[in-house]
Amino acid sequence: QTVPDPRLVCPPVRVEDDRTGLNIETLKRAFLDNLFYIQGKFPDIATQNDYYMALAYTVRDRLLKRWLKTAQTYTEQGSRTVCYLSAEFLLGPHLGKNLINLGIYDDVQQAMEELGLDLETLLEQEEEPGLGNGGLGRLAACYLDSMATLEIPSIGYGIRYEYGIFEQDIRDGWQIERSDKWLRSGYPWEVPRPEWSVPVKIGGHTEQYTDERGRFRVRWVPHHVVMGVPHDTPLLGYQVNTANTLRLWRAEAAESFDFDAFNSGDYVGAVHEKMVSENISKVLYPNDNISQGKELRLLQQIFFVSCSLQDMIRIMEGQKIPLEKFHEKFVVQMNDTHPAIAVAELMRLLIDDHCMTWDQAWGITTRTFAYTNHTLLPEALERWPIALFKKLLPRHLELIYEINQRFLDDVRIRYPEQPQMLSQMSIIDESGERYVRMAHLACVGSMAINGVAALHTELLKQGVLHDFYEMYPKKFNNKTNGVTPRRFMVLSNPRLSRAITERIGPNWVKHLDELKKLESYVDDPNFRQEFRQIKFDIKQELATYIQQNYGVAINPNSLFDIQAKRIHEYKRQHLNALYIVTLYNRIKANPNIEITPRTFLFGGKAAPGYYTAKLIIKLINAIGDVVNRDPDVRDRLKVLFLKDYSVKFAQRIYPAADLSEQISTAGKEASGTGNMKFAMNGALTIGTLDGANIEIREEVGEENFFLFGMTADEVYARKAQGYNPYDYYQSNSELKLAIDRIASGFFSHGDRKLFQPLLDTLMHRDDYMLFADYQAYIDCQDYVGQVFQDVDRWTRMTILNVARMGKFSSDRAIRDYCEDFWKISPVPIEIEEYSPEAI
Ligand code: GPQ
Repeated sequence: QTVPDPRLVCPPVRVEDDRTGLNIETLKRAFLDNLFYIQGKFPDIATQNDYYMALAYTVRDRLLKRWLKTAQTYTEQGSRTVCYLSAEFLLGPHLGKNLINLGIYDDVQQAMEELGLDLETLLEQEEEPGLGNGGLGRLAACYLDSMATLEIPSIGYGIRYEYGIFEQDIRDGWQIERSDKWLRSGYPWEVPRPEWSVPVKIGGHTEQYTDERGRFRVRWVPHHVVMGVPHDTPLLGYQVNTANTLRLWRAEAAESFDFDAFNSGDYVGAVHEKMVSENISKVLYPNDNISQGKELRLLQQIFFVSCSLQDMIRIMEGQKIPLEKFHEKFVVQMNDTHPAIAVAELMRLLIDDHCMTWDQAWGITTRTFAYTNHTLLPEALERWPIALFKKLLPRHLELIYEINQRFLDDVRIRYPEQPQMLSQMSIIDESGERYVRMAHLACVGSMAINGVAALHTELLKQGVLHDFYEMYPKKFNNKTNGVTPRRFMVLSNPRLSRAITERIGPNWVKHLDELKKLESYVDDPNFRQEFRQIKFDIKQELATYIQQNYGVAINPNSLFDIQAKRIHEYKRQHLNALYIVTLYNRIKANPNIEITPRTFLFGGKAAPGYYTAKLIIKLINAIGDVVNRDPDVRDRLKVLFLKDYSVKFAQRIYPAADLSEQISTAGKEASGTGNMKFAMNGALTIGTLDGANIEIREEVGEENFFLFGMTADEVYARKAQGYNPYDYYQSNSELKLAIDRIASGFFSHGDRKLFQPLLDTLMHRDDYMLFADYQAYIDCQDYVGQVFQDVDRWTRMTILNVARMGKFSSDRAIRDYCEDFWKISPVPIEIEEYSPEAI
């Protein structure tokens, strides 16, 4: 290493110097500087976006010292580090979160006010990076927030999609997709690091050779090479100096390849190859809980996994740690099977590129990885056709065959009398066309395996991963999901947060269990009144927003009943719709009937190729169109589908909810995380015994949770008996009336065909057992309506919900991962305080 010129040595890192001070005057000056020097504008012609950018850069400047100091500390200490590999990170807007975590939200608000600007308006300007579909991607983002807050050395690794999740519009009640151009007005939160680009090989063939020391080796001659260019984003923790890195890879054509083609005169061919290479990070696959098995998706997986593992090796080399210690330096958490190819890729890097023996490489690999499963749905389990694998990843396929052979030797020893175990557990599915089963590869290559809620982990052990559980019981260990209270309480619900802090002090933000202390205020009339008033004010604001954006008037005193999540049959938005139609039928039959006024709000995207999900959106809108206009209803019911649900919008929705719909078929929702966010904001849950609902109910108390429906065991038993939904239709008069009303074309201008595919599926298959749960749901919803009338009781229940949600902080989840899987402890980052004399 060369010694830097002494004039280039940085002064000691200080937070409060002239340039990056946190007081209002310094903030204002920095903001105006950035407006001028970065946006190139005088204030009089600046747009709101210019102001947003100037503020974003002002905040970014205040992250940088912490960020670089964090990296430097980890390097100097050679800290053990978690690498969180995920195909999705659904971060949400950065600005507000960074203001909260830096502790300067109020000061910045005042600084902006003094400049005649409104912070809320500037926050609204930010386009969020929608680099995920839903729960899985958002969980990754919450975990990064908690890792930074808990001062855990970590790197998030993923893909920098040029187009994130599509923007949803609704036209004539149907979902329309528009491409998401999140980068269009500039993205101030990332720093590209082209100097750390890495090559990724694709396609071609393998060759055997003997090296100069007489060792048998394999060489992979790829068809082409793609470059991965890292783009880094600092993620600051709450009230700590730790700012960890999210490193997202952008695909770029390898220069040498362009050059060859150019020299041979095939200019257009060269440009074409460039385009093909860059396609890899072009777009996020918009599927949630569905695997489409597309070639480009497998390319995305190997691309980001290979880049990330090579990056880890580079980091070790930089820290002069021998590669034999890979598993001591890093633990690699795989967010579902999307990065599971990492098991084969690390073997390849260690054996082919770094000359290790098989046993040494396998010892390291199986001490490095941990695997989180996020679903039991068969259509989401990833399997790749062998032919595709061989075409794109010929070397990995050889390695997987070898891993599998050795694994099956163990299976044979373990189950000498049960030959069927071999085909059941094999990494290769040979029951028909041959496939690589990614979950099996992940299980064999990992030291730890977890589901995301207690029930889900149990069902994994009994079902999908049963054989692996039998063989490696100690690898399995539940990790119930959690969410970050910084974003989903402090930022999204400042008034509630302030009311809480006034009662129990500020520590709950980092130690969510302390919310328990609110229990002593449950009978305090002042607190109750304030709690109610906060909810009411937020509902009124949402009502204003809806009036302005949808032209529909909603009553802020009505029960806000909200279902916001991806649209999926297993999540049963259409069960919710059946209740709405049932209420409507009751009103039509008896216009003077007493019912609790309700506003039904829906939000969520459907995968563009998921026809039934799109039809469910159309159904909800069709019902809304009729119900919202029918004078008989007299404004007692309103139904709205709010378009383009996103993290940003979710932050407005959770605080405004009275009732949270968590009504999946039991056994289908692995955990759910929206359920936690609603409850933390004082909504009550109507839910099935599914995923984390079970644990939420245990925590808040069964008397503070609206439970209905079959258990997972009952669902399986009913299916096994032979389930006939048509029987329910015929024997339940309200159900029949609801279905018939939809079938009659009443909600579709007389078109009887429109919803027929949906109704046919329900009447004759009903895979998700809406009909079996219908009556229980209706009864439970009616009961919710009654309880809502009892304002004191309702308020009491909501306060107890908030007070008892401590378990569902992602901080708790991350502590569990650290203790049980990662064996990592906090590394505090020290930053010298500013003192003017020191300059
Ligand atoms: N989840 Cl496999 C997704 O959001 N996308 C997926 O592709 C898969 C799972 C969700 C799951 O459905 C929820 O129940 C979980 O709460 C969430 O992952 C986080 O674990």
